[in-house]
Amino acid sequence: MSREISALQRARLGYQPKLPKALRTTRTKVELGAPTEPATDREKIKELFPNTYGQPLAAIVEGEGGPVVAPLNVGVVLSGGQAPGGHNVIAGLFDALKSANEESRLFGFLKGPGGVIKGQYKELTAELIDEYRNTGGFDMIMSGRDKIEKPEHLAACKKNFAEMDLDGLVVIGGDDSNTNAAVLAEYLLAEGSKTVIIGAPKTIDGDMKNGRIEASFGFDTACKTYSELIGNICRDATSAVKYWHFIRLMGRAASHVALECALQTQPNITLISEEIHTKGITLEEIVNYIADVVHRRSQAGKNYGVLVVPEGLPEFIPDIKAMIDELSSILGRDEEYIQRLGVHSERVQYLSGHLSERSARVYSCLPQDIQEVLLRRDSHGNVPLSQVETERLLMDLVSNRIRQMKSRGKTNARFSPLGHFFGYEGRSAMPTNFDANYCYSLGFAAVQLIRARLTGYTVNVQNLTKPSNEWIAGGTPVTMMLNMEVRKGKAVPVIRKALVDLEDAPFKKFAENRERWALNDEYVFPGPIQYFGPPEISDAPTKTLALEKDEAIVPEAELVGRSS
Ligand code: FBP
Repeated sequence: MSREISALQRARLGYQPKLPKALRTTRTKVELGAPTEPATDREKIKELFPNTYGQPLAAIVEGEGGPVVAPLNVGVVLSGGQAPGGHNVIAGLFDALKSANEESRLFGFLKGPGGVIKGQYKELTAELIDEYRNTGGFDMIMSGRDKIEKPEHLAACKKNFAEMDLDGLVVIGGDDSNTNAAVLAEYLLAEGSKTVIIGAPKTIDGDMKNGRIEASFGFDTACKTYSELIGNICRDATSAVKYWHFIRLMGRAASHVALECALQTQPNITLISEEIHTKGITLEEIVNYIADVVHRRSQAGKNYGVLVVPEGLPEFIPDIKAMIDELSSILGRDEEYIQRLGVHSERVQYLSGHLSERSARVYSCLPQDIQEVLLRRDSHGNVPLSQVETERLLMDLVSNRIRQMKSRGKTNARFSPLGHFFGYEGRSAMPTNFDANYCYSLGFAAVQLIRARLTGYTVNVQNLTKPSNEWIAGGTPVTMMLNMEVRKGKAVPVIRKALVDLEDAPFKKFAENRERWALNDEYVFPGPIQYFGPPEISDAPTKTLALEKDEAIVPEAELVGRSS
């Protein structure tokens, strides 16, 4: 029995993603450039990656003399949180492999890196791929957050790859997963394995970007999905005129998602964690600022508003950050013991004795559910921020502050807050044309890197604000992007996370306008993602990307009615 699908689903299955010019031909070759180095910690990284350190940049260009097109066996794995477009990376891999040689085979490892370690996979056939073209989610082969890091994991991978006669593995993941891909590449090279490892930059958080990687895939779709919802809430707020909406957005440590959504929708308040950290703004000051905007708006007769807060905020408020860092070191030492303590109060008591006096005070002031979440770390050592209800914490603290102000006759504001969290809704959305095209191109380009026998690279596609035929594909050695960071109390090599830069155009644009947005209702309503129609609407990149690449953002009104 065939599954019922919507008309839009059917139309999207038939969408043919666009490729950069150099990838549309079989006459493709990989050109190698100058050797590379990381920006910092060179000696340490060289010591840890003796075989893959210093590899050259790679560019995929049109031309004869490219690598042979013998059949290849390639594996693919989806690692970490879902990001729209993952299935298109796989479709791109499949089509590139088959167009060069019908005998090539693609295998999908199941449930993330754990499937690679356990050797659990399935062959991806044309029928299966066709069911998932341009779809959201990672359900074709599922994802997971296991980490390939221990010696026994690396050895198991080598054994599995040899049994599968695997020429290459593509790891679709974020900064941590691409780092682990580099560790695996280094190990396999040292062991004489023929399997090469290529990473693909995935994460809705938008924090895997640098001079070579212009954007991680999924960011575009997730931000557009959240922006539609925020716009709808702004419209509801101005209709009901009685609620303050506190919206927390996913995005882990970095505030790129919050900033992009702010640029798209212009809510009254958007907190940017990186600014709070840089300026050393305390929780009390944040609460006072929000209460002041609530008061000033109420004086203008507006007892409503919309606030956006990035989920990473707690890690950037100086007092809370210092406390989280201390907790991480304690957990690095005593995690098992702490988790074995059955009762919450016992854990608090234990930690109070081990945290500095100041951090113990901060920890004890937090609600119990937040205290518990802060004791968890994922396999990469990250606090599971998506479970910290920061919007509720802020709602409570601002309510108290407004009450205080009222009792002192300082405000008449009516403050009725509602909390929202937009996260998982955006991670598996149907990819925008931008993400569909970008991901398909990443998959296609990854095959060229494998054919060129490159290993320890992240595939990249640049020039993303131009039409896709002008995009440029290549590969970036992972060692070039590494630096040493302390995780769980230990210095380890990781790809440097790109946080919001206060000197960059997206933040400056936001900062120039926020005072007006706070008091006036200058909300913008982006509406739902458009998959068909004028490319200025349906293929447009994020405002972040356009501003970073210094391209003027065409006002929404000017787009309407224009055709390609
Ligand atoms: P990645 O970093 O793996 O891309 O995941 C991104 C993310 O969606 C974060 O924004 C969020 O904090 C986290 O995953 C949630 O993790 P989980 O899926 O384990 O709940």
